[in-house]
Amino acid sequence: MSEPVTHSGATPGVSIVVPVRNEADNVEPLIAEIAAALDGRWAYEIIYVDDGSSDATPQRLAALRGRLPHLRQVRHEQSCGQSAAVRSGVRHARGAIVATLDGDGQNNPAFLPDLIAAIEKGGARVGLAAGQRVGRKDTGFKKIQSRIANTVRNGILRDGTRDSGCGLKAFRREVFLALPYFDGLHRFLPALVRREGFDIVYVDVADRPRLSGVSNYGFFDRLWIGIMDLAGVWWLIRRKKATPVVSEVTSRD
Ligand SMILES: Nc1nc2c(ncn2[C@@H]2O[C@H](COP(=O)(O)OP(=O)(O)O)[C@@H](O)[C@H]2O)c(=O)[nH]1
Ligand SMILES: [Mg+2]
Repeated sequence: MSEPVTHSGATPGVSIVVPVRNEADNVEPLIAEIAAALDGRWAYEIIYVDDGSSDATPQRLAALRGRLPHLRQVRHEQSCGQSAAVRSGVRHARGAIVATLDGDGQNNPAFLPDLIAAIEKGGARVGLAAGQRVGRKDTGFKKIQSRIANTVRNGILRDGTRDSGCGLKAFRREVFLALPYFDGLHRFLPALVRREGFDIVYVDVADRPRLSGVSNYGFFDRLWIGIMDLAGVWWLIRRKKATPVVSEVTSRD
């Protein structure tokens, strides 16, 4: 793995946030791929958020930190879920632009540059660059679940998004932190970012199979929680008025 351009002293422009729970064997290969995608292009840091893993994930991260000064490790004492992990990572991020990806290897870091560049080019208007998976590498059953969930979600929320559950995303840190928080939020970012009045840029990304380990979610997690979250996001959108354009008035006339 080559050394990064930035070191802990310089403030990175970009933070890569990776939520993980029990992904020990996937840590090192994924970090090598992130470095290969970003080295020489951006001053960046990588923040792994270990959500109460019970395997060797924390030890693997600690060992790598010795060699990679741009790698940071944030730990939840107990597992609080993927959304909470992403949020903790974004809160710790020093970059104004944050990009996220899953820690199991299903998201190829080679797509990070396109997502980051889309946010840089988009300026204030664009709130989110969202990966859209093509050629899903999940089981047939999970692909069907995902297709139904995406169709129902898009039908109800009208967020114009084909695939809102892809872990590959980039956004401005301040935009993400202004969103209403709930467990499950990471699957609804397009709708929530549109709700704030921002545009979304889509980037097609090739999906991959998990490098190793097992999925953290079962069928019922996705179904019941998905229905509840959909109702919640629908309500949030219904209860939104215009986004205020705020400025402080300092002149006396
Ligand atoms: N922090 C945290 N990460 C999680 C949790 N569940 C899943 N993840 C991570 O989120 C990513 C996607 O989860 P995964 O289990 O692969 O879900 P799937 O691809 O939808 O089957 C992986 O990097 C997981 O390690 C969790 O409860 N907490
Ligand atoms: Mg996965």
